Amino acid sequence: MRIDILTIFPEIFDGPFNHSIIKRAKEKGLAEIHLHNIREYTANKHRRVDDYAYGHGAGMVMTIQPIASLIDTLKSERNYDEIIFLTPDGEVLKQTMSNHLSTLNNLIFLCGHYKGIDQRLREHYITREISIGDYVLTGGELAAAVLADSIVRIIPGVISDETSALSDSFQDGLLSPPVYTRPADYNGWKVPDILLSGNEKAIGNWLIEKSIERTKSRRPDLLDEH
Ligand code: 6GU
Repeated sequence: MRIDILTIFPEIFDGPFNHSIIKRAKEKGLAEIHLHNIREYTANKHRRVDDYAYGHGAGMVMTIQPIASLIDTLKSERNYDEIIFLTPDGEVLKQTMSNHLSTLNNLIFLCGHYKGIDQRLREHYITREISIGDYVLTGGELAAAVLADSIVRIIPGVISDETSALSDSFQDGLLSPPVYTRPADYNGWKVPDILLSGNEKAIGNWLIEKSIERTKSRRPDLLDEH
């Protein structure tokens, strides 16, 4: 999997991709993440990448030329499965979308800023528009980092314990059950007896029961989806 991220703030990504699971995925050669600074592709002599919105005064809009030049360059080098624009008015990200995207080879993520990007880019280049939830962020960068993380971590081989990604919250439409580790008794706070019983079948049933309980109380909307 190769992800090309188009941004005016490439430094934002220094943190999220250089630690833990995503770092390991890159080291194992399972994921490549390439950052591209949109500003390096502008033909404007003042290096501008934005301009006033036509028709109404409020806010700046990212111009077509630098983004189009950058995407054209990338498309001349390989075929892309999806060109994704991260935007609060996109389709809200769900685990099923990450699962699907993790099966693809080449993705472009375009991070927007200001009041957005010229609509013509959305019509002529973008194949998919994704939001990470109903709240507004300063720009698409943190959303792109979230999307990349959710996709890369489930590429086969990235997480060593194969069953681990499948038992995540949301993978089966339920929240995960509570987890405990040693000690079995912390100053009187005890781990539920059943988890110490060694009875695998009873433990399995208990975990499912707790998952359902948690989902019912916290996210009843997930149960409605079934
Ligand atoms: Cl993708 N971008 C911005 N700016 N805000 C968001 C978002 C994206 N998703 C949720 N909020």
